[in-house]
Amino acid sequence: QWNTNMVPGRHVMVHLFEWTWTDIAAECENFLAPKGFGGVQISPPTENAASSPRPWWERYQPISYNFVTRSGDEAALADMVQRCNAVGVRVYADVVFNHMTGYGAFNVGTGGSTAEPDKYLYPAVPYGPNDFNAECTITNYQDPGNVRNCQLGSLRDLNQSTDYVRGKIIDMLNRLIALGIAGFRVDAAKHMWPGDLEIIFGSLNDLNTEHGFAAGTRPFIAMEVIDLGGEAVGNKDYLHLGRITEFKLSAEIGKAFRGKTQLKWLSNWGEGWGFMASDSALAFVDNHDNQRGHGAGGADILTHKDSKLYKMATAFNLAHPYGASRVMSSYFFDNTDAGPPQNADGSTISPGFSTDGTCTNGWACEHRWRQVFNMVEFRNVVAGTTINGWWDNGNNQIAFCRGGRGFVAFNNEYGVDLNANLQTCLPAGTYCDVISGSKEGGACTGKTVTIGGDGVANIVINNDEVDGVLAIHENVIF
Ligand code: AAO
Repeated sequence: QWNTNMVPGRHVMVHLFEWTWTDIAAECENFLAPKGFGGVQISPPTENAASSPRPWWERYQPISYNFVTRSGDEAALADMVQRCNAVGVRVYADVVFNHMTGYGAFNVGTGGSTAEPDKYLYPAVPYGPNDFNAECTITNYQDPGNVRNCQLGSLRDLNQSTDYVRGKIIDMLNRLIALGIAGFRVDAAKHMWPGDLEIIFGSLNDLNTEHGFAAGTRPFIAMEVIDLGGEAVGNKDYLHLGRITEFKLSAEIGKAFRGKTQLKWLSNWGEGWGFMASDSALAFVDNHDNQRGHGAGGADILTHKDSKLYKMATAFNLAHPYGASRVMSSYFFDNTDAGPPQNADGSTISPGFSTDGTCTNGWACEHRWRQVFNMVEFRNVVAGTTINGWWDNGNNQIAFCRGGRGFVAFNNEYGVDLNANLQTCLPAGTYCDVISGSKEGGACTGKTVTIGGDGVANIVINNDEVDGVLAIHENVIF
């Protein structure tokens, strides 16, 4: 359950936050597969309470386990999963089964189902009062019972210790597995007892062999546990069940590239910084919560809004061997509650694509930024190697090799150029920098780097350049 189940040679998943199933299917075929992405995390497919206006977070207020949301219906979901698997892009579903929607004015679902949360009635599942914990609200993160048995806000807290509730959850997850889903991002895992999760995960079917999975393949599990230290419940309680979101990395990488920590200290990044074991971690720069001030990480989280620093942090996360990598793909927002680009009737507006491949229609599409998708290829090329040849200038200029297959350098020095002869660990030759450009045909559209027989090259990153990072690997020698 720690294995992402990606096809060989691919290593990075992208969170296509709030994309419709139809648009994801096309993106798998037109972009994600060709660029070497291994998987896509999709927004919750279960029916949610639809309110007005349509905030993004309505999707975390389940009203039934029917697969019908603003992203599409079950037929569209099935078609998308089939099309993505057909081109080797796995699909991970964000699943919300800690709770059901809370009390409030709007209790009609995106598929027309109704509920009466005040009375704990969700007839479209069905769930009734016996399926929920006694009414109480999470107020004390030092009390494991309060964290697990009470409500997140007004969200009705399911009691996963009963066979009936477990049965409904297992059935919903197995229906997704039958469609070809490769695994799950488990919402609010911290608010469920590990023992209950162990029974639920252990009861899931093997992945569907009709979608290219070997017989006996277990679903990938990535639990959302916010643990920045200091609370009674944390990663340690869930490590035996699957991978966990490493929010410490998201918080620390933002501080580092904002200059609050010198980059030289990244030389022991990962477990050396107190993060969980690499093989247990899901590593990301930002997520859909903390890019808009929800969840955890605070003001230092880097997002698409901090373009240059964000590309540096993303390049570092993809160049470093720590964890399984997830790239965020967002839409632009001013209001932190705003849902995706939408028409007057609330329907989602699809991304458009410029001639340079970037998105239009209000979508940020970080995954379509050259500096990001080229680093996805970098991660694929250097997979299996460790870090070697670490260099730094004692402050905010660093560089390192990945085996003899890749080399990356960063200049986050304020007002100082990087211009140094560095060991790249690569064979002699001329390489294309994949940050300032790409290798297209027989030429580099950006910088070229010439490496001598001793592996040394003159590496230049001027302080005023668009990007503060340079990356080369064995596939872009020419
Ligand atoms: C909305 C309204 C609520 C209302 C609710 C029901 O905002 O006021 O009660 O509807 O009507 C999302 C939105 C919520 C939204 C919800 C439902 O973010 O605003 O509620 O949909 O529509 C906790 C959970 C974590 C959760 C996070 C948001 O532990 O699992 O809150 N994330 C997931 C999803 C998220 C979703 C839900 C769960 C619910 O990713 O999108 O909510 O399905 C501490 C704790 C954390 C805790 C945070 C925030 O974090 O450690 O566990 O996360 O507080 O409550 C420092 C500390 C750090 C601390 C942080 C913030 O960083 O180091 O530990 O400060 O205090």
